[in-house]
Amino acid sequence: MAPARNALADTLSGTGSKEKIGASALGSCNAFRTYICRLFYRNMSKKFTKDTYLYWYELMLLIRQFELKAEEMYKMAGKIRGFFHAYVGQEAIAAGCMTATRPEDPFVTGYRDHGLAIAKGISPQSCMAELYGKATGCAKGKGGSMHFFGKEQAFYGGHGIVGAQIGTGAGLAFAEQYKGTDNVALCFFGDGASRQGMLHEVFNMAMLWKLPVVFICENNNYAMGTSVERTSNVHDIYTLADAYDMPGDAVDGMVPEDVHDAIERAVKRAREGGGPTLLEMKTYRYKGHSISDPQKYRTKDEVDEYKDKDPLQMVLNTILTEQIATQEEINAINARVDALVEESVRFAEESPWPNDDEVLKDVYDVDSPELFVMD
Ligand SMILES: Cc1ncc(C[n+]2csc(CCOP(=O)(O)OP(=O)(O)O)c2C)c(N)n1
Ligand SMILES: [Mg+2]
Repeated sequence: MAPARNALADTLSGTGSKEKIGASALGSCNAFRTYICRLFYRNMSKKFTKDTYLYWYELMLLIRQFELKAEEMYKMAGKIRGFFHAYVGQEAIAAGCMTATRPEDPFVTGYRDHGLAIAKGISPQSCMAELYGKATGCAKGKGGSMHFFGKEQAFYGGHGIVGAQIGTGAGLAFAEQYKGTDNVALCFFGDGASRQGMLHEVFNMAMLWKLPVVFICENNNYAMGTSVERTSNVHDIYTLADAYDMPGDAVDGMVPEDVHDAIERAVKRAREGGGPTLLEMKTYRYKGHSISDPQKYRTKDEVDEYKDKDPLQMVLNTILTEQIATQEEINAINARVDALVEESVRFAEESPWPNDDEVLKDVYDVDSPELFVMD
């Protein structure tokens, strides 16, 4: 079998052929998963292989570098406007979720969506173009930072209404159950979103109907500037599942190994008809809530404390100290990611703006339904 790493790199750089990478843009994960699973069974004590670690490192580095570059193009070059919520610090969640799922499993999240979109295989080029508002963006330049979307990659957004995606996640799971597949929906939301009434109605029905969904609360400790402690007496968000007899657990979201294991268990249960799970991933965002956040609600010491367990650095340390790969191999990955991020900026710069008539496409006007045009 071809090494998964090369297939992934081809996919991310847009050079892989469709046959080679499969139906989804991250179809290489299929081969990748089979490869990993084979090794799991052969040697349980060495569960995570070199391929797994290098995949995690490259994906997390790509997400990190993409966002840092995009932030630079926003602040320094004035090329990007509007909302912008960085995922920096939370990348281990995307990494662990990818190796424990398959490409067909649909994902849905809130507005902090850049990392999961890239993880699902939406190209960095079309993500950067979306931030620029260009026609080649993954939402045709009409969604921006909060509304990345890729149906082909089973990435169903990118949503700005806090908590609304919890209902959409259950809906995606219902669709899979209805169609008779064994795909599982992964539904991501923040600690702030977990306080929305929507969560309770959805948890109730999802348990009743045993929907194949994993609810993932990315608890980064803040909803804008409001800490978890200030929003409820219930600080362990995973315990909200208890009221619905739903399995729930807390996971160290800074550790991809832990994320992978927890997601693997929850996905297995869901695929076998056991219904939903709530996983609270304890994580941290190194950047502000959005690009224009003075961050008066936390201290620099607190941020530094979490930077000491930066998931990207931790994975790199594991790779080097356990001699999983050489510094030369790491250098090659770094160079590939740098080139891809530069290429995404070039692509966005050179892409055209959307045509004026795009304004009336992909929207529904109840007073003029004849205007509804879906491309
Ligand atoms: C229904 C609704 N209420 C309020 C807002 C304003 N708002 C935008 S982000 C946010 C905080 C959400 O925090 P959290 O769910 O923890 O996600 P995080 O930003 O930490 O990823 C709020 C209140 C909104 N977009 N939608
Ligand atoms: Mg939060």
